[in-house]
Amino acid sequence: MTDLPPPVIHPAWLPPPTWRPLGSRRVRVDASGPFADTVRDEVSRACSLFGGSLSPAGGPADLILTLAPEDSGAAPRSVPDASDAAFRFGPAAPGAAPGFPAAGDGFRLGRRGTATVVTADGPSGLLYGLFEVIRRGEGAFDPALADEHHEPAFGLRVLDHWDNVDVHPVMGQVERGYAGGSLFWHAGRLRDDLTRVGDYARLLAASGINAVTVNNVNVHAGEAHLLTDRLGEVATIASIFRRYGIRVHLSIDFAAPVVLGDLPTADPLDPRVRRWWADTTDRVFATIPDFGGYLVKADSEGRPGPFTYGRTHADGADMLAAALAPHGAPVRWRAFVYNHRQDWRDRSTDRARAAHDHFAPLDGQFADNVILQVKHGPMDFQTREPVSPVLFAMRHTRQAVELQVTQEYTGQQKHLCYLPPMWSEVLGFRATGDSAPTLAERLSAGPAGSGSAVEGAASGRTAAGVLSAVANVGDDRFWTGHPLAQANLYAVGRLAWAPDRDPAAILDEWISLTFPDAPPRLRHTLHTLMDDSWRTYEHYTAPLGVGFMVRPGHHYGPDVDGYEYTPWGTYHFADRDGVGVDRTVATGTGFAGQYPAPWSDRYESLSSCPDELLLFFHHVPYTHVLHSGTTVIQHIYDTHFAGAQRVAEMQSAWQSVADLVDPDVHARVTGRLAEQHRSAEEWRDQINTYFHRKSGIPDAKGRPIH
Ligand code: GCV
Repeated sequence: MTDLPPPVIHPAWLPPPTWRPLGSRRVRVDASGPFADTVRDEVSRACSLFGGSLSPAGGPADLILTLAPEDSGAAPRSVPDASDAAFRFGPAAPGAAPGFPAAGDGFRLGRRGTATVVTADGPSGLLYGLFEVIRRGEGAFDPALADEHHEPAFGLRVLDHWDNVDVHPVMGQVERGYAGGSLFWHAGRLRDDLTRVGDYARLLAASGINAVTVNNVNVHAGEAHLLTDRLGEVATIASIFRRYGIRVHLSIDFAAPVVLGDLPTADPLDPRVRRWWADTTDRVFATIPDFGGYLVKADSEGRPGPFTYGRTHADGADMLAAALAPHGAPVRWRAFVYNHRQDWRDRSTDRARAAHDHFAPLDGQFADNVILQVKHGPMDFQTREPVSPVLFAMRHTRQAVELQVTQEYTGQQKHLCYLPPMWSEVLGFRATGDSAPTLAERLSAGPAGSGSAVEGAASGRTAAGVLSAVANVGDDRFWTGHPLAQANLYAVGRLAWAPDRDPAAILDEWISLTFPDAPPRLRHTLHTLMDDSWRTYEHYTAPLGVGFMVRPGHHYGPDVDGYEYTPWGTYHFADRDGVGVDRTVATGTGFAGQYPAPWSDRYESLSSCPDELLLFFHHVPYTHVLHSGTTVIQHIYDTHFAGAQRVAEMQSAWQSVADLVDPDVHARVTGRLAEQHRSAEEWRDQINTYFHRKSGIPDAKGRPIH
């Protein structure tokens, strides 16, 4: 029997033709050091494909990549290596926020004479400048190219992998992973062949990401050892990512001193525990000098944490911060803390309130290198949630917003759901008024009084904000299961650079890269399929912000009452008269009061609460009339019929471009769309039937309801 050929791995947004404009020219890299070497390697590879050349110092060039001189007139700086203090995060850079790169990721792009020139603010800017040239294609060499400076809005742009080392009996190799196994581990072992990690690093750098957490926040027995006796595996992964300016972070087990260290306690105020963390962390940095930091899920869904010892989350986070501070690295401490053993009969407990109740009173108690990582909504990555009020309640605490690229509740990469329109709404939310700063602006500015705000063009400093996102990749040959879900991964990095960028423009950019020379018909069809796909998904799933209604456990497909009588705090309270959760201050759980004005008032009042969040904040009769002019019940029927119908149209649109797409990609997407259509009809029929039976109100348009 002959061996099957190895599967062809899809090149995602860096297929060979994207390198043609650069690879067919003369390119000079006027810098030295590891990032300059990476850039040179990329240029050489492209030139070997397309006939261009890497010019020697002083040689003729159509493209020059160089570092901004430290003082005007000085020679270009060389790039420090990984053991150089200036390469590290934190104290080495006077005035920089702990945990943020000392040198800028930014770069200037422009023309000098007949050449295009990338002038990087700092070493990593060389890489980002290179990939900007790739994005622009021939346009990068246009003699009329205007001078532009690019700088990321968020200094730390991190993808969190929920990868397990050992295959978990319920969650598998990757928790909430819908794209196959882990790129790092397979069945308990680090993969022998890590070639794909290198390709992945390259893709991430091209999208603007600069950090990766390699293991699941639920740290099980096997993964706990990555911190100590299996640290070598993390070092191996770090050595691959480093070439592309990506630092490696680790999720750690709060109980590690007990689990790994033989101590009788993990009490964060116990001197033995503090010593253990300091020593362990020193060893981590001795092994991985540019290690990124820790990520912690504590006292959440059964994970250990400071509550066991009667301590606060500030005590816990600050202990780890103290261990990391000498190395200038941060701890990201998750705010996803709630009672997952709630009594569903108790109407006063509200999971949406939990993070604010736990953390807002601790504002001001966290060390400067603690980053409180907050899920973008108060519940759990639902299709529609308000922005978490915690993100506006703690002006003296450094915070990260956490997005979920993996589509746990948004169709699990079987459904096409382009998420940037949702993320844009989150990042653009102005909690304190219509002319107040957006969430992205607030996060980029860092905590009050930190002096670590974005400092304008060519400052050489990087913004203090942190954007984190749960990754959606695996060892699937299309990386993300659904080939078009690659766009979500690409976009998260791009939004971390420019949060106000139009999602449709990001999609357009992704199309240009992923489908080189896409004719207008294909480009148009991809926009038709993807631009509104999040709203389409919303239309046929849980209505008006009420959330969940998914099958418990795996969270795929409809089950309206699946979570209704469970301890998870995820209820819709539908009865014969109405539906929704009363979270008002006046008569409900008071959650609306956790927002600052004017949103506290807007959410509190039925007359000003946005339709799409009505059932998140209010329990209303089915006959309640929305701002749109339709009743709640008729809205449910209309959107569910329209949503499923829309998926059928998406299928036809995709068929119409079969001649323009690689057959492999086309076949995979066709299969996924068929499942999406089946599932959308199932959602439509279950939701419509459920509410028809509850309310007894017929569909005004007489369509079939069962
Ligand atoms: C990693 C939800 C998910 C869990 C996840 C958790 C978290 O509850 O279903 O799989 O655990 O969020 O974000 O910690």
